Amino acid sequence: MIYWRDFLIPYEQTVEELKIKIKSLRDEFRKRSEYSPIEFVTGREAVPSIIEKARNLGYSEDEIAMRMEDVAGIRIMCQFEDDIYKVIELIKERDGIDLEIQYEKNYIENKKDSGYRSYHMIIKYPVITVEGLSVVLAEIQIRTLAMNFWATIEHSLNYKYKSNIPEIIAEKLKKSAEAAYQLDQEMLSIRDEVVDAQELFTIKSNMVSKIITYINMLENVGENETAFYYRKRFEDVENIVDEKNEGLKEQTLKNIVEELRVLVDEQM
Ligand code: 0O2
Ligand code: 0O2
Repeated sequence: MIYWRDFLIPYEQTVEELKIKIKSLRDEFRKRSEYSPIEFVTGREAVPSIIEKARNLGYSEDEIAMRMEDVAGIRIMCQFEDDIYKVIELIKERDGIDLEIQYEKNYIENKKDSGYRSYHMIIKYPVITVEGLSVVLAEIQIRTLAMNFWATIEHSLNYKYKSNIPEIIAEKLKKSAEAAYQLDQEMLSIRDEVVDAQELFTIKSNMVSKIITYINMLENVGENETAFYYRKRFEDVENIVDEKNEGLKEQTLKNIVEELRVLVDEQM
């Protein structure tokens, strides 16, 4: 008899910790105003399927822990196929530090018969609970948004048809998997354009958030007139809508950030 609630605790914690670690990498890229190869991260809700698989195979707790790699899992979604390999490198840099890579499955180069594409990394992850240290197996799935779109839909159909998808639907799914793959290839050809645009957007949004923070800091120390002056200047810049003046707008925002940084430093 397996006490699932207790058994799953280290796995659930592993998912939470891995999600935080990967999201932190993404947030760090954004704070540095750099393009992030990580778009978003989700935890996999595989509990019902794990319980069913373990029951079908008649596994004991020890056997599940040793043989089932996907009790704990996260998914990392990337915008472009190239990003997947950057994420793999980021994970490999952690190998032997806070996780241990066991093996990898490249379902991008070797797509599954269903049409499924993703990159899987099976890791060992040390997790500390009130019971002490456990080392658990976890699966990290890395895929593009297009691969995720396809896998999500195929997964629902698989669930509906209990893995016996009618041939006609299976064929359509295979075709749409190829269409998703072509979409990824097309997107790769405009990757640099998209990355530039997103970096510009991140730089601007970081400047805006710095300006707001600095103005609030000045207000908190009673420098209301100065704060008002910069609030007004910031509003005037934001009201520039002419595309030809984008360069001027960016430079003015940079100047405001720099001036405010000096003023705030003087106050602290
Ligand atoms: P942020 O910082 O905006 O990414 P959770 O416990 O909520 O972190 P869970 O339950 O495993 O994770 O997955 P959930 O809630 O479905 O999604 C996790 C994060 O991925 C959420 O953001 C979602 O907004 C984001 N997300 C889900 N689907 C998409 C999508 O199709 N596109 C994009 N861009 N993001 C998506 P966070 O972590 O709350 O905040
Ligand atoms: P869920 O609900 O997403 O967790 P096995 O784990 O033994 O069934 P295998 O081939 O040893 O299969 O492991 P693999 O290939 O690493 O697959 C495990 C997970 O990858 C699956 O978990 C899915 O999340 C995903 N996956 C693999 N193949 C497909 C596919 O054809 N379509 C979709 N949509 N996802 C796939 P679960 O537990 O099956 O599902």
